[in-house]
Amino acid sequence: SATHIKARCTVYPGSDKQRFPVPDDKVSWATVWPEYTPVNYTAPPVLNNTAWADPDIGSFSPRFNALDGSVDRQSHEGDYIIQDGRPLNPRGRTGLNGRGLLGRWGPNHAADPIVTRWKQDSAGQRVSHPVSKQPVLQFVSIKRKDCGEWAIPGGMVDPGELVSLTLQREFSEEALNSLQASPQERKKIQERISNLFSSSGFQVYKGYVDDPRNTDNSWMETVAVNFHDETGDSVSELPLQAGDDAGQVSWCDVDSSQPLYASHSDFLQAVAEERHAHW
Ligand code: RP5
Ligand code: MG
Ligand code: MG
Repeated sequence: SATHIKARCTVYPGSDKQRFPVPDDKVSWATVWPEYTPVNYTAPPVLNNTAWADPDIGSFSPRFNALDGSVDRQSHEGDYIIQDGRPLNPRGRTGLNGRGLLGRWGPNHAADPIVTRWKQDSAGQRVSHPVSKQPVLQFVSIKRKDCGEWAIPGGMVDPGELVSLTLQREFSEEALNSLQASPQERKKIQERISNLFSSSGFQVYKGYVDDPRNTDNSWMETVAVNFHDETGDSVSELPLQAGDDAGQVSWCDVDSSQPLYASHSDFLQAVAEERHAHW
């Protein structure tokens, strides 16, 4: 597994906190580094929230590396180390401890729905890339409100929620704006996407996400699943409308040159390879 990069970004998102600089050769916890003095930061909304965030360590000793009631504290990366009562990021140092913007100590589980179709020209013919000569895929991408970066419309798995439901729910909320829809409209959205999402999809990735919000003690993990509209007459027909964390939504070409949030580009590369598409 490659070293994390975005989890070492200089300024912690949504704050003015500067991470303690961690060079590549000091990322691993196995490398002894007595000079390491990370900044401690947990965002006020996390400290003040009891609905989706854990309490602070001290009064709170959750069951790490286990299913803790309905909260899954198991990592896709295997058992993580607990040091002084705090979980350690499985990819190593980030220059910041505490939870930052993340609610859970240890893994924070998300799901990423990658909805794709083949790019077509105005005559309905598949478009191949002039250089690679391979057909071009498009995926439903959202522009995140928090950082302005383009991303997969993913989101957090609610406690006890099945990942298959999270995938469908987050896609509906962020790319179809289901939260603002009337109950009747929501039912229509549900009906129209249920076919595509009822297929098991192709699981592209499961594990650690190199997310800029990660800390030494809290990190994002995801299950990324590709739902492909082969004929272009399923989800492709739906009107996209940005909602919730999304400021914009659009079909975007799957291409290695498109910068994306966190490690989302790695997931799209895997989709392109699986479908023999341009990358
Ligand atoms: C990323 O954060 C995941 O890959 C997922 O796309 C996203 C989930 O967080 P929110 O969109 O709920 O902020 O690490
Ligand atoms: Mg969301
Ligand atoms: Mg989201």
